[in-house]
Amino acid sequence: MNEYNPHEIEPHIQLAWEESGLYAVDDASDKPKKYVLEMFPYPSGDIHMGHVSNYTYGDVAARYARMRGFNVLHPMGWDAFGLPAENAAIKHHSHPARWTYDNIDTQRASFKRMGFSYDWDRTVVACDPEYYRWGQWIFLEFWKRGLVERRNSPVNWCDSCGTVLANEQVIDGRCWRCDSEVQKRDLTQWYYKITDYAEELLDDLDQLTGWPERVKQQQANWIGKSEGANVDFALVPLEDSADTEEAITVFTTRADTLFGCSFFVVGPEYDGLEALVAGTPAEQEVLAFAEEARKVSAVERAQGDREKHGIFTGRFVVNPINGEQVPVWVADYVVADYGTGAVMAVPCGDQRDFEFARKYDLPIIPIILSTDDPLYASLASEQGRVVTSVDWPEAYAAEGVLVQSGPYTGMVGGKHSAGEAAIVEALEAAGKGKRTTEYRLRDWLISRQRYWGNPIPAIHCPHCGVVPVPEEDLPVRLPEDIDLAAGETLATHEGFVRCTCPVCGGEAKRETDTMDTFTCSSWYYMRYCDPHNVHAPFNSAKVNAWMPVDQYIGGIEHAILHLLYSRFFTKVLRDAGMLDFDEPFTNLLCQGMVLDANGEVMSKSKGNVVSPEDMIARYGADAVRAAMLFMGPPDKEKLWNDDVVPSMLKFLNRVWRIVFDLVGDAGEDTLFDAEAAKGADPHKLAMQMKRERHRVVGKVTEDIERNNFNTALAAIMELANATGAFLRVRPAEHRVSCETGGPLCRDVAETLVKLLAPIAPHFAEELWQTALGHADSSVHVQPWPEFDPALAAADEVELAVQLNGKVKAHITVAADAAEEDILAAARQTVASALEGKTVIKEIVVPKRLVNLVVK
Ligand code: ANZ
Ligand code: ZN
Repeated sequence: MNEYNPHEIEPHIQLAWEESGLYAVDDASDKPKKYVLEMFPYPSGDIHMGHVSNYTYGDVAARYARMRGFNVLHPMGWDAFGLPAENAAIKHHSHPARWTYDNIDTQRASFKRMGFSYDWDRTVVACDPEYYRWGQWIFLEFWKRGLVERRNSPVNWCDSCGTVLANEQVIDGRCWRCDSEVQKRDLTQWYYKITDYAEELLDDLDQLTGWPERVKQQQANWIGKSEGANVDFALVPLEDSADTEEAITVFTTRADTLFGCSFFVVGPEYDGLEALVAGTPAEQEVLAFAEEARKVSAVERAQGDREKHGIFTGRFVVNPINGEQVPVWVADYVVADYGTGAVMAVPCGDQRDFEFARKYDLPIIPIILSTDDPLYASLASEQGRVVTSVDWPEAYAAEGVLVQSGPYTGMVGGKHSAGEAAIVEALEAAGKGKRTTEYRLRDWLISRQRYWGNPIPAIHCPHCGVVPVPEEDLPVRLPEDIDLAAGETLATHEGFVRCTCPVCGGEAKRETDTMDTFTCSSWYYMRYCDPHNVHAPFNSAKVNAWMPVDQYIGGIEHAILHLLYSRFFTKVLRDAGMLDFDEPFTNLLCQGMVLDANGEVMSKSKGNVVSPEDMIARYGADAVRAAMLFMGPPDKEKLWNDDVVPSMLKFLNRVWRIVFDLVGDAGEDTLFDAEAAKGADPHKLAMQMKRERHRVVGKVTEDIERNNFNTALAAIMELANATGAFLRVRPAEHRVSCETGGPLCRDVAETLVKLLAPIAPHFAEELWQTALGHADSSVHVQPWPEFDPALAAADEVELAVQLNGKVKAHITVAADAAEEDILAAARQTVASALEGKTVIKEIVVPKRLVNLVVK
């Protein structure tokens, strides 16, 4: 027996895999397909523990699927555009491409060193013109389909990144990348109209039964569907003015509360504000207030507990349900781009309105109550207004019964309530309201004012306007001769900007914005199915054959970024006739973060980063993989513990010896312990080992199917323990002769090696080829071990076999074995002693003994 030495075997096995093309995927295979994918990394340089966990999970799933007989697509690439490359290039006076490709080389080497089973021939690199060309092509396709728009509106601007951001990239008012505060700016930008797909993106979440609930919930909240109505409030004309037809519209989900509207609020951005207050006594004061209020961010406005400020405009509107005039205020808790930017304030039912009413002493009219409220009895039959204000601690936001609400009194009120339906119907009939649905989702702002991205293929012509770059001119290449350190940008790069208009042939200017890098990651998984296509982004038949991705693995931080955008792309390309499925990712695993031993995020600044490379150098890749898997369930946070890696190395070492002992030549019983063997019952231990072999295969199979890699590994350890216990006392004759010898030992050895193959692939390969003697084959294409649930479940028992009351032998039988089987086994074990005798009586004492009375 040779010694287990990961440093020796891992590199040579990796080389052998590469040379034999073991993980190359054959599109033409007739096996069923399985597409296992991990989110492609940003080429940040050295790999970190987050990479190790993500890609190890994926690799286990891919290797397992191969052994289950699937044709497995398991590719890898790089999300290679983006700011860090550009910033590094500026700092080091080099080119972002250089930084990017250097880092890719580093990471590729590390991934190979981890033994990940990728088909490297399918690598997609987002900054490769052969890839981004098709991102531009897709942009043009979106444009043709009316899904591209260029418009001026307030946008999120990150000063430190020097670019705009999509709403999804603003997290609590801060830039997702650099965490600095985001400002609002009015700019003309390019948008993908994701809102056209809001409804379907929401509805189809129901199809995603293989996704974590929390991710679906986050997407649903982000899309934020609200069913309600637009209600028109007529503006009361100023005495000396003639305008009578004007109205201000509000969006409300609670039309049922109209009788409780005691004031009206417009946001500081409200378009008609200047006209509204023109000529009123407080005109200047109101406009000054609005200017201040505009500075309050959308996030702050949405915060319930923040102090609200407002000012009365001097104007009134008419409540369409009862003709009452209510005052119009401007306040800083109304969000600019939601609904109509105006709200009907119902302090009794809405907490924000309630707080505002309290502060400015506005009436709180109770119109919805719970029936056990003391007020209810007195108001239950009132149609007109009896109580005009109450001294409640907070608004009543729940469902309740309407009171003081004219003909609607007594109806149920609340979101989607009968009262709401009745009032909206009445408003519609009167031409004063309309059912409508609002979404919180906004169009995706895709243009970025940076160099290292995919150029937007558009041209600005003074005569023809903004026109698409013709398909045959793609890709619009990023110019290589750019000096970013000197402050040069695409916009200042003459050679890039100057072009001719493809429509009129006149002088024109090229668009200098690049696309959000999230456009690159929205379809890379399709490109993997057909990575070398030079005629199209991909061949539809190939993508339809491989997609959807069966198992997708990545970080939860992409719940509403990448994962929403990818769903959107899939639906658009489906509508373009390029795909025949609705959703890109069938099963999603969001891995939990790997934290340091104290539960803190690993970061360079904290100096608590554990380097995977160091760990590999000390213990080998297989031990690192096993340790990562063993540290906890994939979807939970894991506290990295350095000690787990050497203990995994120890475990692998032990299995190494077990396997060699099980099948090795006599004299290699390295685990045999003569002392322990005295008086031991090897047969019993062999039977236990056999049962464990079946039980554990069942358990590991089930666990891997459910991505419970940690418990799968724990179960393998149990099988190793049972096997070790047997080998410790195994007498020489058990090697080959009896049932518990050769065949069982070999079966257990092969089983152990196969079960460990997805987890410790080099280790398993070496054992497979050397200890088990399959020199010319790979364990990674062997069938996954079968198991017999009956053998696994059966609790075996040992029975004494007596002849005329004297113990002659022992038999081990299944606990639930039938009596005749037990007797047959007993007779067979003592067959020689029975020769020439007659059995006159047979007694079976369950779980204890068999007594054969003979004469
Ligand atoms: C009257 C009312 C009474 C409301 C009540 C709520 C409770 P969701 O459900 O999130 O869609 N609203 C409408 N536009 C707004 C804006 N631009 N800024 C701030 N608030 C706005 O929220 C819909 C509710 O949010 C609407 O229904 C409106 O207040 C408010 F007891 O109308 B409600
Ligand atoms: Zn032109």
